[in-house]
Amino acid sequence: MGRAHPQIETGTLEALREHYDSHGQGHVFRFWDRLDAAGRERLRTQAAAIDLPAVLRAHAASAAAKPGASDFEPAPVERLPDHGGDPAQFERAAERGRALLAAGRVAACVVAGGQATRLGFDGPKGTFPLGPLTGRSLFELQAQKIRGLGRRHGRPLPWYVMTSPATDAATRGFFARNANFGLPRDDVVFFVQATVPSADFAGRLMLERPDRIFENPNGHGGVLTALLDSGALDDMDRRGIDTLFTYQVDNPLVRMADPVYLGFHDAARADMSCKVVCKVDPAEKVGVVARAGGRIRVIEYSELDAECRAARDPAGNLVYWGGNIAIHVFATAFVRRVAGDAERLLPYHASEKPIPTLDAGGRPVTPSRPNARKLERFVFDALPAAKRVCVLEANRCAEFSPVKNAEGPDSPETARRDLSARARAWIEAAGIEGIPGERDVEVDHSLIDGPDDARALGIHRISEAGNAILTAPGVVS
Ligand code: UD2
Repeated sequence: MGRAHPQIETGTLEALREHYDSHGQGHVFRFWDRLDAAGRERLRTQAAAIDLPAVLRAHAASAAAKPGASDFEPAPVERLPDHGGDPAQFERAAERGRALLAAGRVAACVVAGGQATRLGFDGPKGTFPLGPLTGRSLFELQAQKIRGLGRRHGRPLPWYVMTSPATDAATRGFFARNANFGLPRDDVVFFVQATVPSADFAGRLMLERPDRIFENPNGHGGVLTALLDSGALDDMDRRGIDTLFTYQVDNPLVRMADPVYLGFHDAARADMSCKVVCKVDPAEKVGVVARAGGRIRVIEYSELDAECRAARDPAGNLVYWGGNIAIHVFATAFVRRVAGDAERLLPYHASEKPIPTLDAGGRPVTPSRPNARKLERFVFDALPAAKRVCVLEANRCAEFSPVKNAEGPDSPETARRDLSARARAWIEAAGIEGIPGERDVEVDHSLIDGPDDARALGIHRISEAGNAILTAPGVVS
C-alpha cells in the first residue's frame, strides 16, 4: 500500500492536495503555511507515497468486517509421536528436510518490525539481551542456529530479516557492530515492511507532526508483500530457494528451519504450513487452527465462542487445542501469489489505539483512551488461499517461549528459564555429566541445537565442553 495510485495524477503539489481534498483528507495539509521548505518536502513526499484510495478502502472494509466463519471444525494435525504420531514418519520427514537444506532450497525469515512496546525495551526486540548467562541478544541466539545449520548441511541458510521504518537503522547498525554474528554479508538480507496510516473514528488520517501523517507498520502479515516489493523473492529465485521458513523474533526457542517440519511440508506439497502447540487452558489468548469450508484458517481467540473454547472430547482434551505459534513454512511461489493479490487475500484488521496527534492549533495531544483505528495484516490470513496446508504439532516446552511482557508470563525471565531447561534436557539426553542442579545453562547453538549435537561433541563431562556449554559461575562440573 506504499505507492501512489497509478491512475491518479499527483505529480504537482496542487494535484496532490486536490487528490487529498477529493477524498475528504485535505486536513493533512492544514499546517502547510507554517512549514519550512524541508518540512513541506517531507509532507509532500509522504503524502504522494500513500495509496490513499486503497488506504481508505482498507479502513472502510475493516470497519465493516464481520467475524469470520462460524461453521468450522478442528483442523487435521500431524501429531507428535508422544501423542500418537508415527515415529517412522517423523524420521522420514527429518531426512527429507535435511535433503532440502543440503540442496540449498531453504531460507529463514524473521519478522522483526515490532516495537517491543509491551516489553518496555527501547530498541528493536531482536537486540534484547536474552542469553541466560551471556546476555546474547535474541538476534545472536538465532544467528548461532543459522550458522550451525549451514555447517551441518554444507550450505549456507540465507537469512531474510524484516524490519520496519522504526527498527531498520538500529537493526542494521546492531548487525554491523556485531560483524553479522559471523554470517557472510550476502547471506543476511534486510528488507523493510510497509506502513499504513491510522485514522480517527471519523475516518480522517491523523498528523503526528505538522509535517507528518501518522503511520504504523502494517502488521506481521506485511512480510508477504514486503518480500515481493523489496525484491527478496527474486533474490530467493536467483539462489534456487523455493521453501521459506518464517518465525517471530521474540521466540528464542524457535527450532530454526526444523528439518522435520520442512519434510512434512514438502511431503504434503503444501503451499503453507503451521506449527501448533496444545493450548495450556481454554482461556489462553492464542488463535487456534481450524478448518472452515474445507480450508484451513486461524480462528482468533475473540472469534471462538465460550462453548467452542471450552469444548472437550470424550478423553477430556480440548477440541480446539491447536494454538498457532506463528512459525510457518511457505512455498515461495505461494508467497508471490498471495502478495500479488494482497488487497483481496490479506484483509486488514483494525484495533482501537490511543495515538498521539495534534489539536486544531497544532499542539501535541496524548490521549489516554483510544482515539483511532490502527490497521494490521496477519500472516496467517494467507492460509485460506492455500490449496494444501500441513499442520504439525510442536512440543511447547521445546519450541515456544516468547518474550512479550516485561515481567510475569511470556517475559525475559520465563524465556531464560525455558531456554536453560531445554539446554539441560539436551545435555542430559546426551549422557553428559556434571550438569549443575538448579543453575542456568547456556549452549552455543551453532554447536548444539539438539541432543544429537550434544552427543556429537563426544564428551563425557561439561568441563570438557569449552564454550559449547556454559554454566553459571561457581558450579563445579
Ligand atoms: C501473535 C499472534 C498470536 C500468537 C503469538 C505468538 C496475532 C494477532 N497474534 O501475537 O496468535 O501466534 O504472536 O507469539 O497475530 N511484527 C512485525 N511487524 C508488525 C507487527 C509485528 O514485524 O507490524 C512482528 C514482531 O516484531 C514480532 C511478531 O511480529 O516478532 C509478533 O508481534 P506481536 O508481539 O505484536 O504479536 P502478538 O503477541 O500480538
